[in-house]
Amino acid sequence: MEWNKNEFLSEVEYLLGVSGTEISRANGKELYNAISKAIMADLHADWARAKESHSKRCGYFSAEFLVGRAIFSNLLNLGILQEVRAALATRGVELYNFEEVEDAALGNGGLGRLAACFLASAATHDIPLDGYGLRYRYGLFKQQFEDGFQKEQADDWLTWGDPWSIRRESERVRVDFADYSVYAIPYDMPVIGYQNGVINTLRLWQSEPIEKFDFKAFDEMRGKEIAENTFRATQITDVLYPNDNTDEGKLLRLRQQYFMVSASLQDILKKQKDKGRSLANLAKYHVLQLNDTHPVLAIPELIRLLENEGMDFDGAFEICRAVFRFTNHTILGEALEKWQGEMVRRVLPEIWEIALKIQARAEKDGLDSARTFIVKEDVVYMANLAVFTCSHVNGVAEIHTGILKENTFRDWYALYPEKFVNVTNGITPRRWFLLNNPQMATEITARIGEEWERDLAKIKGIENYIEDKDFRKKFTQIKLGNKRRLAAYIERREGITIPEHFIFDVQIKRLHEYKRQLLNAFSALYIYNELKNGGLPDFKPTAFIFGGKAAAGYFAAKAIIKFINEIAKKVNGDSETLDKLKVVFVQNYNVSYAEKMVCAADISEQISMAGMEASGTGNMKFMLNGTVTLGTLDGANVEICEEAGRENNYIFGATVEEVAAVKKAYDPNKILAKNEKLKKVVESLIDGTFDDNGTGMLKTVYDSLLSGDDPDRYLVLYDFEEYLNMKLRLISEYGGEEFTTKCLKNMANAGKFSSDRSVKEYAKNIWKL
Ligand code: 26Q
Repeated sequence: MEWNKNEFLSEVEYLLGVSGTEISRANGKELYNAISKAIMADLHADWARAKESHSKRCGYFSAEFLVGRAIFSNLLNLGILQEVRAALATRGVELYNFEEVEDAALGNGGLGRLAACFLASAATHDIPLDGYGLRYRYGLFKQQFEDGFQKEQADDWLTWGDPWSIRRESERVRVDFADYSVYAIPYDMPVIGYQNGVINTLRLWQSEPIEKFDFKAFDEMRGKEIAENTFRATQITDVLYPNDNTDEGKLLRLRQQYFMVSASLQDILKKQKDKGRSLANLAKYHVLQLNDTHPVLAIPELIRLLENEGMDFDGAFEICRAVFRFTNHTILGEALEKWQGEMVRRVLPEIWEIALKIQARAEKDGLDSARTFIVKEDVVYMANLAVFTCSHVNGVAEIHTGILKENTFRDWYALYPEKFVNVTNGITPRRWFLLNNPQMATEITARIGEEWERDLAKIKGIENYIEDKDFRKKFTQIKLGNKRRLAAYIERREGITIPEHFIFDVQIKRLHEYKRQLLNAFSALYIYNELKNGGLPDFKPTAFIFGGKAAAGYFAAKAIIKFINEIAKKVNGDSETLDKLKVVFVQNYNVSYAEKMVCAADISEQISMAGMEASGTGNMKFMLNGTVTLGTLDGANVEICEEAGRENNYIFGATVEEVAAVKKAYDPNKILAKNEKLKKVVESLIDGTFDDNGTGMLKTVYDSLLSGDDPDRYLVLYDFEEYLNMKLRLISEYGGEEFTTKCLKNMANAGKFSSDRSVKEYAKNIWKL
């Protein structure tokens, strides 16, 4: 792309004129839209070229793409971030004011953010990868605290306009349900490679009614009918399901999933035919990656579409075998999707028939329908359907893939060992280093050149500077500056002051019991009690910073948020501990907040019960930004330790094997009986220390730890002592020369965790591009 300052500015002026204003009078939204569109206008040639540049392409089918804010990363990738900033400054416009633009939060957490990183990395390495998903009218809800309780509000992200999408009316397709049909309209977003002229596509489908306006009904004043027809169509892409790692089978979600895969597959088949290629050759030109079970209906839907084109079932099934691949992102049983036959038959009767045929095919292949089934007792198991059909099934970290083979899919693994592969997750170093930590990036480039930006393994080169006084000083200064900036932001948004000399101990991720935010909260309260009693004389001032959303219907997770907010209120209001301790739960944690936090943290909390976190990707973002991990041997933490050295991180807690052994005869009451101080912390949930406004929330947290048929399911109390000791050790080592060395060792060894590496592995081993 050619970029020219004067042409750009006159384009912005022209676009503002079209919307009836001018640079000096335009408000933030008008400027944002005009500037973004002026950039978009320059992309078309590169974008069109990329679409035709490879004969075989991969479609990444995902219900979530958590892309975040586009404007800064797009300008960075186009190589014009500073140029545009300077050009706008000449007209009195401050580019960084667009920090108030909403994130596109079309995803929940890790799975959706991973999809966004993969697209970005693929474009950067000219890998022909296109995203297919849904254009939710409302993304992940916005979170606010009222009296410490989480409240959800609609995420009306489109009020800022959507200048980074193009509606392609002419490429709409029709999607049929048993009871009605809708149009799927594609909105294409450019996925811009890092300064290489490659632009791939993220295609998001929006549902709309077939009949835009029913004049007859209007004449007859049947207004309710008109409204209902429109609503049942648009409703399909109205809202992202806010669940993370939990399955809530809802009819509307079934419709969403089918709508997404049917539209995407029709689109792909149409292009195949338009190019004069036979459908029998589909796999020669296309490979489709299913991002967890959410798009797995694509398998029976492709069979249905091919049968409609005259192919027989066996032929269509073989094409599915050749086309589809499957990634699993979670071992939590409750997240493995299944659909009741009754529900599928109601809206997708043909799909149900095909699911039965696939089950019959499995039995014909000799599969034991008691152990390896697709449909059983009128329920279709989406993960099993995927594993049976797909040629490749992958987990997202070594330990996770191991668990898939040994537990989750063990019977399948025995049948098809060659299908199972690992691809450890990664993150894009452009958004998660260059963009969010530009000063540190500049220091690195000054020493080892800029190749690491595209080949993160090269960041290893800074190991030669770990003992370099100047480099260490720069690292410390830049981190301090990042902390200062984050503290100012937190003060503005949350009204809580954190002095920059505090240790920033950060846990940011979706709220889930298995991630054990409760363990962290207990340690904060424990430390507070100690300080009040004159203990821990050498304790260095520390801020415990939390961020994350709880699924709206996940009561236990919301209770933990309330608990942490109650602790924060108590601690932050106590003048005796003011100079030692702060606790803050930031509101509405999202991608843009994360960008500010990962470069400012001193401690990265990755403390899930071993065996539960498939990979984690936040852990990688902190590592790359030079932060030590306080964590368990879970997910990608294991590989982080392999790369950076376990001695450079702070690892504690039961391992996967120990978890299994402990669980055989675990009584959390015995732990409390032996630890008076921990007991006091836990009892604070019920002894009146905190008030939950009569909701009984805190008592449910207490009960989940000490009673029921699986008390303390995630071994919070079991791991507490080791965790606390490791945390106190970390805090005591903080600030010393050895500690800085540990931070830098992590940064220097983060190369493996680039999503460039992940995507290249998929392209070579799985997609065979
Ligand atoms: C399922 C059914 C109904 C409604 C919602 C869902 C649902 C939605 C989202 C189930 C699961 C998810 C998300 C899972 C997820 O984000 N998993 C994370 O994936 C990351 C990328 O691989 C890993 O790093 C994390 O460890 C894993 O938790």
